[in-house]
Amino acid sequence: MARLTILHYPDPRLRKPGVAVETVDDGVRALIDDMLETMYAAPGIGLAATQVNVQKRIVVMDLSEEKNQPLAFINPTLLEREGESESEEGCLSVPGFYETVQRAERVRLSALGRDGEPLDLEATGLLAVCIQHELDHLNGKLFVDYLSALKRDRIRKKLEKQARQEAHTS
Ligand code: QAP
Ligand code: CO
Repeated sequence: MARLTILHYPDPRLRKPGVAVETVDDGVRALIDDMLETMYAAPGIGLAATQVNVQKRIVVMDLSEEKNQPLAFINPTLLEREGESESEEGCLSVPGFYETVQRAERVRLSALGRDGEPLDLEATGLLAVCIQHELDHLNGKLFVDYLSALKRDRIRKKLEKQARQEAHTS
């Protein structure tokens, strides 16, 4: 297991779409384990392969209090979305910023699991938000894209400044 580097907005690599996984093999499972380790260490509740500079359609999440219910979705697609709901979102690639985003209230997800088994599940609440947020990453989309240009630019400038300062102090 290894911890991977999480890309920060506005890194252009966050805009690259992921490619579908053809075979769920040990390499894919090793990547999933590294993504989970990286997410738990952050700590976060969801992470997409895009965020660790891997252009594959894989996301991981764990919404449990005890951090003992890892979920992995390979080649996820939304079959249905219904209703509307607003909630506060953050992102490991946009550290320190939280804003309200509108999403579907209920979604139906189809994907492959860690062992390549087909999954079909319905989600509401935080899980539905997390699924939509992470699937966006696989298409190069970030939650800041739903904000006004003014808010997005403010976040971008602050993170650019932080990145410059970190480059100096390392
Ligand atoms: C996506 O987000 C998400 O700014 C996962 O300083 C967000 O794990 C799903 C985090 C909202 C559902 C609702 C963010 C950690 C973690 C930060 C995360 C930070 C440290 C975000
Ligand atoms: Co995110």
